[in-house]
Amino acid sequence: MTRAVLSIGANLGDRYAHLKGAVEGLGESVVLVSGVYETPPWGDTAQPAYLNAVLLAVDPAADARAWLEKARNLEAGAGRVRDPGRRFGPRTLDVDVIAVWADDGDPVISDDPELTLPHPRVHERAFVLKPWLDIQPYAQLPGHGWVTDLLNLPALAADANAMTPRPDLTLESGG
Ligand code: PH2
Ligand code: MG
Ligand code: MG
Repeated sequence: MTRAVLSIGANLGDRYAHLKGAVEGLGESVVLVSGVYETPPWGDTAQPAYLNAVLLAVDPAADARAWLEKARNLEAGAGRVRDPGRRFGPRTLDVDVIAVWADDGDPVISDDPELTLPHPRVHERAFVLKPWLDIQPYAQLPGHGWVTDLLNLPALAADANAMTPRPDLTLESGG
């Protein structure tokens, strides 16, 4: 069995419907779902605002690679088209595997360029860390320590401050 923290984001089309589709698509593996936040675009600012949320999911059969496959299938289901020239560009649905833990509780560490674990940029992204902290107040990012400490760093605190909670948009967990 593995546990995975997944980040979901959307900034094209019906953003809320895309996030709901991802949670529904993961079905009973979803254990915890954060609130939804409206977030300014990060990395490539010339694009619409995102809706972001974070999920904790478990699957008795999935290894890290299987989580990546699930993520890609969900993105394809939302009609995502990749623009190879625009790495942080707009998308209907982005599902990122943030970190995976094996049965014994050990984090999966991987430098496979296709699936680097933990996610190589997540420690810079308030739009992932803040919703994650909402569902797991004692979350630790493998290799980077407590998520709450990361969010207290000035740059991340400023980004977190610019996020708007959207309590009007709820995501149900399938479990
Ligand atoms: N995803 C990106 C690039 N920038 N900005 C926000 N606010 N939220 C995202 O999910 C996001 C982003 C590429 O994965
Ligand atoms: Mg992403
Ligand atoms: Mg992605």
